[in-house]
Amino acid sequence: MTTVALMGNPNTGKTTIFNQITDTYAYVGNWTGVTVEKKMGNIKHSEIVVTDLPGIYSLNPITKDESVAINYLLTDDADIILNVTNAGQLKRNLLLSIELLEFGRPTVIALNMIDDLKRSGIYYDINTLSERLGCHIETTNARNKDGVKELRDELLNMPADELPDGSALELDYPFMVKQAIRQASEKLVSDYDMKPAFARWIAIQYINKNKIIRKYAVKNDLKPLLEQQGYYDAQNFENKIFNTRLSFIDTTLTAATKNLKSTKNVEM
Ligand code: GDP
Ligand code: K
Ligand code: MG
Repeated sequence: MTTVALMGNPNTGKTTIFNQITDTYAYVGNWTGVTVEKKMGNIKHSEIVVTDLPGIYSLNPITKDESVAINYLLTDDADIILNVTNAGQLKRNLLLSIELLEFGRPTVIALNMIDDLKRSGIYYDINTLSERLGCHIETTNARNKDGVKELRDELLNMPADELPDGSALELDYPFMVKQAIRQASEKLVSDYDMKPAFARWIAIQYINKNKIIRKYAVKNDLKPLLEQQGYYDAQNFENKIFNTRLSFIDTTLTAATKNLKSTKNVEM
């Protein structure tokens, strides 16, 4: 069975898209320990199961409800990630997308609310975005179902195999950060037999002070492998990681931005 994790910032249209791509869906109660509803359903005419996850701005949760998303990734149940974004707020939305793309699973990003973006006169070159982010991109207006069938077809046609090692998104973090990530993930691979992409993602999240990952590390005895006597925290690595992500987003959006008013050949 192939599973799709539906993730994104709050109010980007996740549930609207979920309702459109799934047929009969099951409410399977609540997630453990939290009040948010667990909603799963099959993509129409398929065995692919989509799980609608609570909206989040980052994988480092502030509330218990938000912790559902990263816990879902940690249980290793997601074959494919569907990241729904508000196309008009990509600068902010892509911060989460980066964390998801670093996870290294086949990913589709839906640029939803494309109607709002069009009204603003800005448009993105989808091929440029897709190349730079290393994932599939579909534009949608879930309110009137534009692009939703294409999005569903994209999911149906995606091989659910894990991406080959080394094909997860790798940002050009400052040297010290990269070195820390490499050392930590190499230890996780060699001493813990972890898959390289997963180890790298765990290392980044750990260094970035993700609460859930730190608990996970303690629980699974990874802390001695990862921790260098508070070295990561003393280096203030999370600022460096944040700044690298922001500048990657800036460069990506600048490269991909088209101004509808000044461009004739616009891909729609
Ligand atoms: P979620 O919080 O991510 O699950 O978002 P919802 O699916 O609940 O949608 C939030 C609001 O955005 C609802 O009022 C939707 O009708 C609206 N919405 C969803 N998709 C679109 C879209 O593509 N364009 C516009 N203009 N509104 C949308
Ligand atoms: K909502
Ligand atoms: Mg929702």
